[in-house]
Amino acid sequence: MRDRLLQLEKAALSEISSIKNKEAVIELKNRYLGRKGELASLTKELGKLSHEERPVVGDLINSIRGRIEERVNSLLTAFAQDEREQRLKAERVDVTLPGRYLPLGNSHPITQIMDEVVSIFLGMGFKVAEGPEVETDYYNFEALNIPKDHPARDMQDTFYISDDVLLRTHTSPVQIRVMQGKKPPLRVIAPGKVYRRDSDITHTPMFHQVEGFMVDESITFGDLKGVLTAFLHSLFREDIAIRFRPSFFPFTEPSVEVDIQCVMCNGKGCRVCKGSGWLEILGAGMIHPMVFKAVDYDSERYTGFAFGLGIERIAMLKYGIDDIRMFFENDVRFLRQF
Ligand code: FA5
Repeated sequence: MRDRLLQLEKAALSEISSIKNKEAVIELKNRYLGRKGELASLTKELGKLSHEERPVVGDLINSIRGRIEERVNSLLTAFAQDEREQRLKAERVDVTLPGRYLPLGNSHPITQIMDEVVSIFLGMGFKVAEGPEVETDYYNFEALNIPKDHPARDMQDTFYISDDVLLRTHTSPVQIRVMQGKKPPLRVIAPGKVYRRDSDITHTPMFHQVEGFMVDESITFGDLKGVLTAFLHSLFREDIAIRFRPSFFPFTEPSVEVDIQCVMCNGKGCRVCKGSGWLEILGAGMIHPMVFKAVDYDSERYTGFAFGLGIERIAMLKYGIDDIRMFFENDVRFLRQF
């Protein structure tokens, strides 16, 4: 029994010395030291020994198990360390390598102007509202004091989807939607896309407007002038000249169009301002009592002003672009300049 045990130890240790990988160590450990392993089956034979021999051989079995276990464990530790080193080597990052170039995009010039306009009004305490681009005739025209067959409908050539449904021609319907849901005081802007059957160097079938309106007791034309002047000074230059010209919109009375001094020639007269020295920038006015009637506001108690500006028009002026269609051709050579 003693000899068999010593032979087993010798065989195990010699196998261990030539082992090449972790899996083989585990297999060997099970084979020699496992519950059904070789050492266990020899241990079962202890019963056959004499009373005196049993503890001696038992001690020998334990010490052999200890020695094999020690070698096996130190091998497993060595393999684990090896594995870790390999992994660290493979995962090492060379911080001296040149970085990968990621081309950086930027927002579209129209988005940039839109963001700037919205941010100026947010600074004046206005809140942003939105409305649908597919609108009903009622919100786009009727509630804004433009009944069917009214000649003012010709001012905005409309894309109709059906008799009563259309692509909104301006952001003014958002006035109605907001006022239907809320009571004054209101200070709201409504940026968004609008659509008209228009196409030339200053008109596109889709363009962007920002509507704005303020309603409360005792809002006056002076408030309209003050807010729009502060806005235009902030958007262009503090010292730019501004003029208010009488105009007509069915949903405002009185109505104005606002011009700024031509930013290209500083008012001297050039091709962009067609020699006049002025550029039209927005439409505005005091909200018409008929509009208040449509949303059930008491026009004896409340007054308000509203305005609507074209974002593309402003972008053309700020960047000196003379064909509006450039914004929608998506030529990257053009877009990269902003
Ligand atoms: C309106 O759309 C009114 N709803 C504005 C308004 C609101 C007046 C509230 C009073 C009170 P108008 O049709 O003028 O007005 O358009 C406003 C601006 O949109 C114009 O000054 C112009 O800058 C721009 N615009 C109009 N048509 C086009 C187009 N086809 N392409 C690009 N911009 C356009």
